[in-house]
Amino acid sequence: MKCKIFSIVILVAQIIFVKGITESDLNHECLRTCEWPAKPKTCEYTFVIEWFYSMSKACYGCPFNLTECSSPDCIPLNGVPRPVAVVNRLFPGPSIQVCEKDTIVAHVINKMHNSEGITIHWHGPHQRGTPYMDGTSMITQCPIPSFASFTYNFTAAPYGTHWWHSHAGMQRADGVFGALIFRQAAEADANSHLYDYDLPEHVALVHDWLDEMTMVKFAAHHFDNGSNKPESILINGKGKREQVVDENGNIAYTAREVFKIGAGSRYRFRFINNAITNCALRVSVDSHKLTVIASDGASLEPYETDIFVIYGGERFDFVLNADQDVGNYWMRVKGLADCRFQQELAIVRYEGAPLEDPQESEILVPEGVVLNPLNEAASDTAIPIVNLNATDPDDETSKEKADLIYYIGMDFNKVNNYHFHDPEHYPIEEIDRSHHLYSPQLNHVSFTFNSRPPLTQSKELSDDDFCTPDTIKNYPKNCSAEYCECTHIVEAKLGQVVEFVVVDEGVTFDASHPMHLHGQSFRIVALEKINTSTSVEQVMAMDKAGMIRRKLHSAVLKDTVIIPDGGFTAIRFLADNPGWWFFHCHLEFHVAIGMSLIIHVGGDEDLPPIPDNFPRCGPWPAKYSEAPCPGGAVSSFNISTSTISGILVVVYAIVFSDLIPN
Ligand SMILES: [Cu+2]
Repeated sequence: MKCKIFSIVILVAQIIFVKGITESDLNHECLRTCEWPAKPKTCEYTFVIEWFYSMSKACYGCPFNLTECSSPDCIPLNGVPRPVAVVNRLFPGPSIQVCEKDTIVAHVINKMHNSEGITIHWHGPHQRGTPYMDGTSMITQCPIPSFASFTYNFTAAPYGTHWWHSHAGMQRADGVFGALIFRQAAEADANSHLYDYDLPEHVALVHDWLDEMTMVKFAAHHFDNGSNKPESILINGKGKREQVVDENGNIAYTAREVFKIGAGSRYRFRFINNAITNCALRVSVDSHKLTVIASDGASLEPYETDIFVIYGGERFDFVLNADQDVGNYWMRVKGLADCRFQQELAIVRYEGAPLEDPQESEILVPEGVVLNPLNEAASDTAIPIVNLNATDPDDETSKEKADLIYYIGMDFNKVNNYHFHDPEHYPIEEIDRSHHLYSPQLNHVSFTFNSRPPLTQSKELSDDDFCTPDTIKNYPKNCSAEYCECTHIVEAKLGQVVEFVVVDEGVTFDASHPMHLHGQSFRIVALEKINTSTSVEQVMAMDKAGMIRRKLHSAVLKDTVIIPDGGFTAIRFLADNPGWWFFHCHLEFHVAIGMSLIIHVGGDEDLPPIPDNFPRCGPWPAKYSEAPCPGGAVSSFNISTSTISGILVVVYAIVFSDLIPN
């Protein structure tokens, strides 16, 4: 019987071909075949985060000399030079690949030259017992100040394909992200019989990419009429786009990603979409079917498809059966929606195939069955994700009626959002349409952060610092007509089954939003495209009339899901993980201006204790002497790099004091 996971022999043999993972990640002691029963390890990582540059001087003769594209610190991307935010000067950042139930210890050191604060969110882990390790800036922790550090420490659970990324500022969209894989032992994996290899280099981070820093595009789009569309797509930070010309007129391109497989074997691939803009991606491999076996970590009953669509924040695992002739085949990652004019390709290369591009046309658009389609009603060839089945057993969420149902309407609303339209000088009604900024909102409210993270500093906040569905209803102004913003929370009691029916009214644009929930996975109990547009009232009326059929058995478990434009998605979760959990659209520009809310599960008394001296922040009082944490947000919980430097200077001064002239 073939090795179900990966063999060290294969691993070593493939190191020289590896593109999507570095040698140091491959050599990490926690990247191993997972045992049954589990023998958890503690897995330590250090992330140094800084601004850097693609196609920098570290790249020497790249791409004319492709070997030099692999030089230390060289980030070729698709040949376009631009500033990038990076972890350890890698793009994507370090690939964390461990076994489920391991302990992750990640030391994050902020070396951002422009003094931005940062956090790292672990997208997928539920953080049971450690909600303060979720890494959501100004909800579960203060941003890590510049030149300071913070250590994350949490359990690798639940199993599956996850990722990590910055959850402060826009650093995720500029490069601060990477894979986070929690493998299972073959005995624990419901689908392990379907594949022979689960190789560390078969993890793919795919996403749209901008030719300039994300904040440049954000500012141009929100304060003027600049484009919000991406220029390209990257696969594991690679692409073939920019024609690079040297002083002699020679032309060269950067290299595409290559995935190596061997004829006759079945390979598990793990895909993660780090979308920045409204960029859904259509993934296929020429001449091969894809057997989808997991999404957002959780295993699924296998589903064979030709194509799947992956939205921002989602993950899909599939098995590729190398049952075709030895050769090279295109893996096509084709953009939809706002990246519909972009695509990027990778090469799936059979062992023994020539080192050349596939023969097929690069611009061919494959047809066939599409899983998780964009804004399409279900059909024989358009299979919504709700149609698939989970392999995890049913739980409390499968009861007939949820304890708490909250209908959430979303759309781009034409309100005078005073951040972008001064009501006196350039109101939305008075300037030309090309300059209108429509606000992406939930229930006609834009989310705004408090000055302190509620998870760790709730005692310094009052009810007036938040709004709830009830308080919004009682606002003196009409939020459908006027701009409203607040720290929007939905309260759930511990143990309640909560259902969100999220309705994309879809009046303004045909844009769809991938919604992500922190702290737990949810079951998708309904998902339907009704028309080109709809309303919360229509969906509520349908529900009242019994026209929404909920899938209550084997419902898919995910943490990110698309809401069809002019349709709805109903999700359910058991609120048994106390904390303050962000629920938000995963598109960078939408979460940045408030398409989000917090689900607050349980009360302070239900929370696990916050570690002593956990970093705090907040507004400085008028008298500095009353500040809870003089000097800013760092407390003794952090050992900042500047503190270490300070200690070193003192030690140096003591040791070498005789040498220092008086
Ligand atoms: Cu959105």
